[in-house]
Amino acid sequence: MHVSIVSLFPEMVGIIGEYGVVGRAQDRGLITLDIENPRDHTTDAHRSVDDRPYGGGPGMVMKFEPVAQALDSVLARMPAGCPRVYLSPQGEVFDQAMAKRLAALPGIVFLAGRYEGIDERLIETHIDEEISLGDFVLSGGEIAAMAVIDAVVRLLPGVLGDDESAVQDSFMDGLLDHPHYTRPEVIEGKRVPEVLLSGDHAEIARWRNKQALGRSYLRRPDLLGKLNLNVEQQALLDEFLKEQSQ
Ligand code: 9D3
Repeated sequence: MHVSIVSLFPEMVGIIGEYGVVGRAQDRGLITLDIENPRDHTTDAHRSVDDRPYGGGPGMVMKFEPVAQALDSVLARMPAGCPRVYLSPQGEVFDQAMAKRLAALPGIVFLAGRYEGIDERLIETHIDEEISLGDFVLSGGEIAAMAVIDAVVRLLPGVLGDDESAVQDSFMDGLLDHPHYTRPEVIEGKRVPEVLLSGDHAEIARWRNKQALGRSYLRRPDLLGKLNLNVEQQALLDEFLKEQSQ
């Protein structure tokens, strides 16, 4: 997959290719990271990428020309069928279903904004979709682009090892994860749940499913509301809630 990022902070977004899953994907040639700075597409002596907003008010707006040219030059290096995605608070809220859709594309161009945002005409002429991370204020689109890239790249075939992929499956069923424990068996008087030491793999799987359902019910009822629990899951949740009230 060809992943391009247009940003005024190329060193910041380049970090994504230096660590972890995305770094490994790049090293193994599963993705190409291509970063373009709009400042390299300015023609004036001051290399201006921003200007004052028409209508007045605080803050600055990213200028059309340098961003348009940066987007055009990265797109020219990409295969056909790569959407240009603008990270913005006005976008559709990102989720795992969007990550899956994006992971099926040959490539994606991400535009990270700074200041108050970009000239609206750029969205009309050079942007195919707008994505937000949710209802909180970031200082720019770079961290949002990096989050989306991380979520998408982990879904590409061959990026995760077999162990990591198994973990992914359990989150993919739309529930929160169950609790995790590692050595030692007792910490500050708190014991690891007995079932996890039993070696009974069926019973362990049942306990983990029950915890996942219970925590999702308590912490994220919105997630549970989207699922249609089967009879077995409903029984596990009932059992969790009964244990909870004891
Ligand atoms: C404080 C500035 N705000 C005035 C009402 C508007 C504003 C402009 C630019 C708020 C945030 C930003 C920069 N944000 C992003 O580029 C961004 C973002 C976000 O802030 N929240 C969630 N998802 C995203 S994706 C890109």
